[in-house]
Amino acid sequence: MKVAVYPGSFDPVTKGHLDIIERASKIFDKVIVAVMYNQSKKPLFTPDERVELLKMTTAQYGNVEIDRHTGLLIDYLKAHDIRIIVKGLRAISDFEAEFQMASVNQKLCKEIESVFIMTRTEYMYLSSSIVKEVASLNGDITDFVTEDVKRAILNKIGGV
Ligand code: COD
Repeated sequence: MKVAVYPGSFDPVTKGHLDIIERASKIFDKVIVAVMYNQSKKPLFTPDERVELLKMTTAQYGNVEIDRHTGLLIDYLKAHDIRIIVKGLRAISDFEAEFQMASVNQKLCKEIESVFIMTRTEYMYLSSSIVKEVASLNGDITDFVTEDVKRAILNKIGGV
């Protein structure tokens, strides 16, 4: 059985993330979406809230599970005997950071492979940060996130 982990901050999950999840679910037998800690980001949602939003938005996929982990990604992979990391790739700006992470992860454990799924052009500009910024300035985020996520963001930032 081919199992892959799709790790990220998912703060919160956007339609860009969901597109990667859907496409990965067609390639692998099982996809575990893992809410992780990115030291360079200050999250708006708690890990539990991010897990909950992911569960709500991926319930239609029979082979997608949601989990969370606070340590190193490769420790999660080793603990679950998984060797594949799935990542999304947007414009050129993602490449350097993703290349560095994939190289470090492979250095830490050489059996691990990172697989990249290219963003669809309609989502190439989309990030959790831009969605939070637009929402905080009273912009419409309907095209960027699902209704559940939109409600959660507006609740969090006091927009409703
Ligand atoms: N279209 C396609 N892909 C997208 C889009 C989009 N619109 N938006 C985001 N993505 C992709 C990103 O490129 C990324 O691959 C993934 O979705 C998750 O994105 P984010 O922004 O939610 O998550 P990141 O980039 O903050 O996640 C970084 C990790 C948490 C994975 C990383 O920091 C990590 O592995 N942390 C654990 C500690 C660790 O092991 N550190 C060493 C790593 S070398």
